[in-house]
Amino acid sequence: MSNTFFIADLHLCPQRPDTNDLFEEFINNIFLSQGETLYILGDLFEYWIGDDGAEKLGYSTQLELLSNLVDKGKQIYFMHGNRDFLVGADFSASTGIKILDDPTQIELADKTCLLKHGDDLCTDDIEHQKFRRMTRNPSWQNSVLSKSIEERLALASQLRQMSGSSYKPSEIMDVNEHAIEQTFVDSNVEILIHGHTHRPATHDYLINGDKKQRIVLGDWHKGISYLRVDEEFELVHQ
Ligand SMILES: [Mn+2]
Repeated sequence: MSNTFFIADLHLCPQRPDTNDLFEEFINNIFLSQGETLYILGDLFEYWIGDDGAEKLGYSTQLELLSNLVDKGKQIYFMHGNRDFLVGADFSASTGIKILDDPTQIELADKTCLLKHGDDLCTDDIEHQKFRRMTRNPSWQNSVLSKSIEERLALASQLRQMSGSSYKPSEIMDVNEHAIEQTFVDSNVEILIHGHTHRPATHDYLINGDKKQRIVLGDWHKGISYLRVDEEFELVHQ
């Protein structure tokens, strides 16, 4: 009941009804009975053109599912990914989901944990890092959000081609190990949890003599995928 769950990279969109079904199954059959807190670490949505465009994109069912969880007393947190970076304050106000900075540090099961989406750890993907700087710039975001929904839809399809990291795992570059080491040194956390690379695994490190762990969340291309934490950290990927 009091478990904490982490998910990422569902890439929900109306064109993928199977993933929408998996998400609903996860919420109703797993999280609702076992979970207390849900962290969504980015790319919940395949694309997001602003909170006022959610209905137009066909996300109403998912938003209702999530806001029902908040109504039931669950804590839901959302961190931006490289697809849904335009999720904003209206989304948060209407669902009751709290938006987290990337990175965010928490304590869980007596461990210090750093939560990230993970795309800024892929420093070898120079093109993506350029894309990220552009799309995370507040003035760029404001100028996009001032356009009509139709204009933003057109822009979104351009950006999806530009983003360099398609949904296919084989085309996504992995994290840079120096970036990982630096993240552990800077934050001094015991566990780093992130998604984005679609390479679910637990990696062990020894940084300056200290044991560290990096837990990578999986995508939902083939099935339900999550990290569940009570006293232990259990990565479940189908
Ligand atoms: Mn991503």
